[in-house]
Amino acid sequence: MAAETAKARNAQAGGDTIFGKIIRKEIPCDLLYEDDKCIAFHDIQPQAPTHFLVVPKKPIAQLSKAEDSDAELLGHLLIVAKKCALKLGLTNGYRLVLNEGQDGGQSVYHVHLHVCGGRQMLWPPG
Ligand code: DGP
Repeated sequence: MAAETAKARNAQAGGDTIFGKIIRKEIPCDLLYEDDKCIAFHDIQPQAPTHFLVVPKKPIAQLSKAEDSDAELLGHLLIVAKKCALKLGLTNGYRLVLNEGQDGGQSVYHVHLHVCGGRQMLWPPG
């Protein structure tokens, strides 16, 4: 079994996560952007030449647990993603990914957007 699949199978939904610790500055990150609603930082295990995460400060565990009232916040993540992508020079395109639950390969239960670029992305994903 691939390491990422194993991580997703073993991940537990609920409670504090590594992203909560990053948001509270209890552990460091390679910060790209921060405002009152979200934070963006480089992924520690990059899957592309550029790979960063956009994470809401509100600890929504996963997309399926989001509420209608989170719509504006979730839209904000997309706008921050495109601004950070531009700042990093991803003018030729990039891929946004949101892994949901076990089958989606989610390993950190604090909803987040992956933004990957700097190479040609393939379809379908694995
Ligand atoms: P997902 O599998 O969609 O839940 O993605 C979680 C991502 O989080 C994964 O690509 C690796 C990244 N990650 C995990 N721990 C850390 C950390 O401590 N720092 C950073 N920067 N990224 C992390």
